[in-house]
Amino acid sequence: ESTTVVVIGAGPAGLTVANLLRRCGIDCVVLERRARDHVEQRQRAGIVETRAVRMFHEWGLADQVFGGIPLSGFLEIRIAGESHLLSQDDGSEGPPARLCPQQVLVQNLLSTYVADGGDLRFEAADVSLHDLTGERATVRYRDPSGAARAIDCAFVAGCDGDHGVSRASIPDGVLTAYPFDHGIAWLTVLADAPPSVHPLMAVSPHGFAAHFARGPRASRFYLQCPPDDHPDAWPDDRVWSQLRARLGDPALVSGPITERELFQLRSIVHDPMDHGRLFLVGDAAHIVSPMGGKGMNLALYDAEVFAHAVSDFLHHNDDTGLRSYSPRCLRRVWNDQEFSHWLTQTLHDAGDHPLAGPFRHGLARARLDRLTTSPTAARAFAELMAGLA
Ligand code: FAS
Repeated sequence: ESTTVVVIGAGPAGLTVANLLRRCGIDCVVLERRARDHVEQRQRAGIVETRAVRMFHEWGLADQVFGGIPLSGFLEIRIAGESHLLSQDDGSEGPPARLCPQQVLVQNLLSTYVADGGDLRFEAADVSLHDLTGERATVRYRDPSGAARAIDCAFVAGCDGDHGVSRASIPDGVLTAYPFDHGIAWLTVLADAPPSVHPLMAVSPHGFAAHFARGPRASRFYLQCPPDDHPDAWPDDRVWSQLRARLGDPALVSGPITERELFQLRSIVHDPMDHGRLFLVGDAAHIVSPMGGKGMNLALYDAEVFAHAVSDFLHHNDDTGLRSYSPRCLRRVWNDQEFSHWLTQTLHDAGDHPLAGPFRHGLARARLDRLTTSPTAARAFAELMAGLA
């Protein structure tokens, strides 16, 4: 079997690559390890930033991707109980950022690709990559019946996330990894509790907390906790008392907690983001602290750079885009890493020199003021903040 591009992974990166390639008339096959319902239900990010919204408009995909999703509103940042409202529309020309839960984006991209005749294969097991530095690469896998399959292709888009097979297929010594542990953990709680009016983040003497909608009757909460903490140390009454204290909302309505998970805020960048015919896209190449709310949007950015590069090569015999793919994507990755790191430090007591209490609140106010006076920074800040929704 032969195609032009094999896309490994049907998350935001893989489905965006696949849709954009189809728009360029380039054939591709998407291989996804999991079943469709799993892929369509995975909840993570919550906002598509302005740049990505405009990208989907430019490619004629905005109606399919955002159809029916309400336009954005405000973000609320509370610093020691003092409320600051940030508009997600920074007043610049063109459509603003969109509050769009990742699972909705994935569902819409997936149905658009399949409706357009795209070849998407779920439950593709034991994917392996071969001949990445040859004239053409080969991708092997087992289909749901267990039969061994092989696809010969010109390029492989490794869109299989941080634990996928793509990056692992690159020989030792080719990539350099730049990891960073922010020294902060979050307890993330999903509860059948009324959503906040606006996406809300709070800095308080008790620590960082956040409250985001998860549909009309559910909420996602985040609570900063020590890196060595454990979900079992957070019984319901402790969760709700800490949320009320940190959010500065004694009347916060509680509800049954349906999910409780602890994760470390960490970042990592792999350089370069390509090897021969393999191009790493999204989380397969980089992880950004969720504080930045940038992870998914970086995946969408990489996807567009890759699609343009393949199109230029196939339609105009111009390989500039392919050769510059990695440095071009990494420039944006480091920019977003820097902003996410700064934001994480601003809003958390963390690391060796915790910015304690009033001094940290003063810094946070000053940084927030700087952001609200500069539209582009405000836009970036707004998108980052809501990215945790
Ligand atoms: P993904 O991991 O989403 O998708 C990879 C796909 O590849 C999956 O469908 C997987 O099943 C498949 N796959 C893996 N191995 C495979 C194999 N061997 N063969 C075939 N398929 C394979 N980002 C934000 O912007 N805002 C947030 O608030 C936010 N919160 C987050 C909270 C958590 C707990 C986590 C873990 C991440 C969060 N992120 C957030 C980041 C997240 O949204 C990612 O950036 C985004 O999913 C990246 O998309 P992909 O690169 O497509 O990778």
